[in-house]
Amino acid sequence: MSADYFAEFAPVRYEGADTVNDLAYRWYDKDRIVLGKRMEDHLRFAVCMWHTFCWPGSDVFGAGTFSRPWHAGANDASAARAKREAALAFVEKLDVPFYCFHDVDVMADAEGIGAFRKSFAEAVDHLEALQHQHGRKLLWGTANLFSHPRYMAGAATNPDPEVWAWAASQVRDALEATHRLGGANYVLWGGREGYDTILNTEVGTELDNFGRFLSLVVDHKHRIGFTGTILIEPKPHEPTKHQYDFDTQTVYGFLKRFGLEDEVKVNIEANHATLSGHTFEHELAMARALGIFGSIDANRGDHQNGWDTDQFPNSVEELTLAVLELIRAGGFTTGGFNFDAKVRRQSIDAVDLFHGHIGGIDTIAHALITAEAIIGDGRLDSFRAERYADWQGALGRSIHAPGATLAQIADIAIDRDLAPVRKSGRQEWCENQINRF
Ligand code: XUL
Ligand code: CO
Repeated sequence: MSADYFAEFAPVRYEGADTVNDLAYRWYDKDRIVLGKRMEDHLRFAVCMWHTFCWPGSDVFGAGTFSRPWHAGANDASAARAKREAALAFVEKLDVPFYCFHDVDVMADAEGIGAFRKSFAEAVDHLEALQHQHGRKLLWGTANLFSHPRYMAGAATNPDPEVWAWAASQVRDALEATHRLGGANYVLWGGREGYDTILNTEVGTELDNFGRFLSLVVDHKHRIGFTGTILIEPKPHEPTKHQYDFDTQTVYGFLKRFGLEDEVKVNIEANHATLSGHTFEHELAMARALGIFGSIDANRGDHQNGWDTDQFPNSVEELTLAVLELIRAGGFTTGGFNFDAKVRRQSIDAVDLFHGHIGGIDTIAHALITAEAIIGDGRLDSFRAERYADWQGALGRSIHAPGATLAQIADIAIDRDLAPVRKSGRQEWCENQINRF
């Protein structure tokens, strides 16, 4: 099996906006300083294993279309090895620093808990060597607790504690592997942690078991000395009808309930935000406000379809709003932009993987440069600050003074006969500020 699937491609480099080379960056100039930091350090791009190397291009109506060499037969040890080699070689050719994986993405198929653990351990040994060989790092690892039939009714929220315990084994191994590989974060996406019908579901029991799981994952992180961030990835539905990690605010309530709000942050995915009826920038702003912003899964949905299409981002305008929120949140610490995005099923060639990633990377880099200009101009931020400035004044301070009561503040309004003057929110002006750049 060819280990050199991308042999014909030269490394992708920055050539500037006027280049005619489709396989070059027009905006992503990794060493360019933007807002005091190198672009590469701002954006911390990662390639995901699952869509880019594991998914064969199948959909619910049809078989895989991609014919990658490692998809020719069973996902055995040699196929899994070829897939890992191709993946790390691709990340190096794109010249981005990171990749991400689920346990099952990187290993040969194995049934039975002993065989499963052995197969994953072999994969991790190989990944450690490949990371070194290609000079790439792990943004995050995770365990797939949703594809195997055992997880049809959830993992940590399964009615059967034996399934919960199986999931514990996978997460222990994936967390320890992430630690060993120097991963910056560990992600938990509750793929089937939810339900399809309330008729057969005790939501109270399921939430208790889910909280117990997360608490023990955090405990294990500390036991093994992993200093990366644990991230929950919210999504409202798909595959289950109701998912417990609906959106950022819901996750925050869950973390509070189990006392984990200082331990766990969120990994916000653009297409999950839109599925939950929010915008991408809403979810980012909410995570910042609640102090749980962690990382981003970059992609986009389709404005007409109501499902998770996981397309590569391609709108500088939409991404500018997201990057503005990222900068307001202080930028990434352990997080990054992971492309949880897939080329379309008809994009069957190796070159299509380059087009998808290069387009996404350039879109986000361009958005960063646009956000820098908006921040440099400063008028939008000044207007926002001015709208809330009275909270620094006497009345604002009295409202927050320790011991103040509702009745006292109400009496201030009555005694002073307050008649607030309405001020324009200037939405159209704000929108015009964005479009100017
Ligand atoms: C599914 C999804 C996952 C997570 C990792 O919608 O986003 O790929 O990112 O499990
Ligand atoms: Co995701």
